[in-house]
Amino acid sequence: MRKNILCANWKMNKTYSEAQDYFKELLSMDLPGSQVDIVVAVPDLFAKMALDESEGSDIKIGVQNAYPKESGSFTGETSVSALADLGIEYVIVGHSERREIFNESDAFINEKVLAVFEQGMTPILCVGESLEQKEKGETKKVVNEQIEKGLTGVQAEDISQLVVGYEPVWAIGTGKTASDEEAQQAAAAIREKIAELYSQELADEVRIQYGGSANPENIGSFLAQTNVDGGLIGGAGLEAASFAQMIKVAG
Ligand code: 3PY
Repeated sequence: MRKNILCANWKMNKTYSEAQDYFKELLSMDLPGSQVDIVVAVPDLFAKMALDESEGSDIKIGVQNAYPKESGSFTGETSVSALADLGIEYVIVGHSERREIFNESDAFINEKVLAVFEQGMTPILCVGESLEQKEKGETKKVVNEQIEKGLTGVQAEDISQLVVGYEPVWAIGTGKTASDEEAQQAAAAIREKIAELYSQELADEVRIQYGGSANPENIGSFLAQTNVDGGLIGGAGLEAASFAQMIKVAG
């Protein structure tokens, strides 16, 4: 029985004081924290404050990216080790915005997955097809390839901790969503691939989120799919009230 995991991906939004207000509001709400893992993935600048604000609560803090080297001459980057030392538990890796805007390759994403695991944190590995790939019927092929390349060299003992975010690129920030059936089929293909690479037993422990214009109205039907175990939430995770509504549905 997999526990649902909801992660709000703030992307590059909010000022410091808006971020503080969000945590105060979210923490004032009665959240079913023991039945659903709750993560807020903030910009790095807010990470320490977010950890302090949420200390002792059921809210876990994540970030949206990290650099896979320990330290060194990588101007403008933040290392996985510094994030782990701070107390960050989750790192989103390979979001389609990073793949597209920052040209991140599967090989680089794989380096990040390995480094995040090595530091004892949990990667949320994002995969998903473009509209063109969907129209060509290539969804399964694309997500399978992203999973295989993204997980190269990952030890079996780490796999049960993995979280996969299935986010069809055409559904991100567009207001369009996959149908429940499309989400279920893609998540099933991802689980099958992980079973082929590791074992069915381990694949059954991996949590697979749906992401892409998920909101309080549609999250329930995604979560009702047997292979969908949570959500990676963009716009609807930016307001504490709507994220809390989604947490209640998932809990
Ligand atoms: C979205 O829902 O738009 C996302 O990209 C969440 O990561």
